[in-house]
Amino acid sequence: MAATPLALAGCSGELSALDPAGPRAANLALLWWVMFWGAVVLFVLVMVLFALAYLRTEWIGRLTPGQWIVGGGLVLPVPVLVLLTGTALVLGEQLLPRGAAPVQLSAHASRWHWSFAYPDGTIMSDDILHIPAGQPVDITVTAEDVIHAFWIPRLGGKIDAIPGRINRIRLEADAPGSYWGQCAEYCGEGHDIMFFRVEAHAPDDFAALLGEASR
Ligand SMILES: [Cu+2]
Repeated sequence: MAATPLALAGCSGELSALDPAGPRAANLALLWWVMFWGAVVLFVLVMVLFALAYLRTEWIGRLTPGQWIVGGGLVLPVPVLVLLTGTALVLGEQLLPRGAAPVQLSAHASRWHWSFAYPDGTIMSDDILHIPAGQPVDITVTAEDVIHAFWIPRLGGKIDAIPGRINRIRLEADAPGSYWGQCAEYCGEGHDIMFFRVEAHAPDDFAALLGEASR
């Protein structure tokens, strides 16, 4: 465990969910940290109990089986579960797309690339998804052949791309920039190269791009 902070220092970067660049991704990163520290606290607690039992300290010998069951079976897990489950419910609920976002785009997965389209059906070229920065964007996700998954770790959660089904995900980038996405469901030998790029533009630039695309 001593090495964990070191290992986590390497968690920034293009495909890191712990380096959020949007409010939805920030929710997920916060949930990750709550789960992580919850697990750390539990681990330490269990290790302390283990050490006390091993050292056979006097007061631990005085505990009755009933006290162990109530302490370990109720008093310990109830607040932990309430905290962890509550956080997950609240943060997860905020990810749901309610109503329709002003910008609607679509993503179509096939072995082994992505194609993206503007609302009027114009295809965006070169495996690049253009979005406006600073506002929520809805992306409808479908697939051609097998199940893939659409995932841009720095912008938000992932969603399955399933043939014959339309799934919707809402994402948002805080600032203009480039973000990387990757298919997150094993889909065959080209799975590892099934990545794409998201270009977030200032709203004016995005509107200009939309205008160009529809001409
Ligand atoms: Cu895949």
